[in-house]
Amino acid sequence: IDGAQMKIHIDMFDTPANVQHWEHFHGFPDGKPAEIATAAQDANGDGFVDLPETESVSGTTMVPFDAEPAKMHVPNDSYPVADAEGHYAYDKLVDLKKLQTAFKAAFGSDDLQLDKRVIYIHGVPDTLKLPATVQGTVMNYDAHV
Ligand SMILES: [Cu+2]
Repeated sequence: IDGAQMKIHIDMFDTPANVQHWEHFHGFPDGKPAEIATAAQDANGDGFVDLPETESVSGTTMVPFDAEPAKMHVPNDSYPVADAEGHYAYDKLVDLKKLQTAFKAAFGSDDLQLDKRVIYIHGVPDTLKLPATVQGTVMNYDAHV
């Protein structure tokens, strides 16, 4: 964070190739420290830790790292797409005041508490066969997203 702007840089390697990757920070509105889910959160034992299973340790989806983070409009198609090697780089300057205003409207505080959040990189290919037990549909986006 530098003055009125937050600079975000995410450089990802070896992600699923040629796939758009939703990416967000997740956390708890009450400020409880979030942690990244592990295999221990695979509550139904289907081999996948899906979005609802992450919530007990990671909280809820908060801010998207998409084309316009300050809008905090999570479901959209403006997230980065990995190349054939599974690499992408995401760079964004975000107006901190705009983001804080949207964050307060959603979560009741303008304190982003970045030290209490975790970042998720989502997205597996449509061709990956997921068990029917995998949850995480968001509007018209299915669990692969
Ligand atoms: Cu997310």
